[in-house]
Amino acid sequence: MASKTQSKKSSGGKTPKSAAGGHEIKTHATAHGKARAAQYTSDDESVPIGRPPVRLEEERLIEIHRQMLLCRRFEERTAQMYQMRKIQGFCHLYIGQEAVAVGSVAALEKQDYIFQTYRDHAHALIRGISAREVMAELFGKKTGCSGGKGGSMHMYKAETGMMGGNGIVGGHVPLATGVAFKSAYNDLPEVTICYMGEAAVNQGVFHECLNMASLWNLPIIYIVENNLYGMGTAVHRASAEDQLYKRTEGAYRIPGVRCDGMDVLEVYAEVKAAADRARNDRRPTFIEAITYRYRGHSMSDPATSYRNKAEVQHWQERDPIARLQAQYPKLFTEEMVKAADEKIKEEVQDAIKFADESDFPGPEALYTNVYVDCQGYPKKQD
Ligand SMILES: Cc1ncc(C[n+]2csc(CCOP(=O)(O)OP(=O)(O)O)c2C)c(N)n1
Ligand SMILES: [Mg+2]
Repeated sequence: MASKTQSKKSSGGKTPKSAAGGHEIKTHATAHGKARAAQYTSDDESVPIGRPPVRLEEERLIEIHRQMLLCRRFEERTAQMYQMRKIQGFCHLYIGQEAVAVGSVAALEKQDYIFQTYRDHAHALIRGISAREVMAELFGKKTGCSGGKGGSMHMYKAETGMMGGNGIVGGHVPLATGVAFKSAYNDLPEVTICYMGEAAVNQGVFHECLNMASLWNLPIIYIVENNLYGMGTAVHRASAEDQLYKRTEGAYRIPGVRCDGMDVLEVYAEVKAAADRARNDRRPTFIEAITYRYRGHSMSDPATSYRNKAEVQHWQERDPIARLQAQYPKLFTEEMVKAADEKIKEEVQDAIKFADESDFPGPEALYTNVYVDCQGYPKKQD
């Protein structure tokens, strides 16, 4: 099943017994004897706590599958477009992590908000920004969701509740917390999800925000997408307590839970419970989703110096799309998956054509979306 959906590029070499058996994988760091081995490497250990996965209606399963596949195919083509220099600047792919965005957004209501880091293409697509608008934004075209001025790291469309990708690690945590404050202040039944990478939990602002969220009973879910690396640094080399979910209960009385971020239904179950809690009881939750990015940190990172092929393959064997297909073999037959895949590929191809044929923003765009009131700019030319 895995071969149906995994990107060709991301399939690694032969798996050593230790990885296939789910035991310890030696990271680069341990090979030099400097740090402990990476954790979360076996099926049993990867989810020490967590809600059992839910059962959803067929229609919803099909949609969840479609969304994960859309994200996968969209980003495979994004990488190609980048290599063709149609896309320039920073570009961070989400391939491998799809279950986190898809499972969590599926647990939200229409009026809810999400905030993401720079790894934001999938979140934008799932939260309702069209493939055309996301691809055009990547191309820097004016038909993009941010008018072509944001690019890869700044997907945004307020009407959909996608409140933006952000380039500064931890920088959006106060923005998300502020929106949750607005929901509480106005007594609205809205929930905010603030996604972040695991490097953000060591930023001061993260702690300030969690303190406020708990004190003020804010309807927010902080989701750490722990893909085990912040650029090339393994989590256990950067965090004194690398079981991140343990950090918030004692310090802020915010319950911390960990879930298997490669299992879309488990993510859904965990986030649904947190969303109910936020909406009904006005309490925040901290979720650590263990996941893995198959590609490098960004397009300029070949990801060969800090991890090895066996480690990548270990995670690809837990591929979230193949896993959902395997959980429901009668639903996701080979023909069904093939047909869905063809349709998605057409949608992505159409998005590329649209982006390519769109115009770049003109000089007048320099003066828009900078300040609320541009104070007389642009100046009239004599
Ligand atoms: C405040 C700040 N410091 C450093 C950087 C450079 N930087 C960009 S991404 C990154 C690693 C973040 O890793 P993580 O939070 O785990 O997210 P991931 O990339 O794995 O999704 C760093 C250090 C930055 N953007 N902002
Ligand atoms: Mg990370």
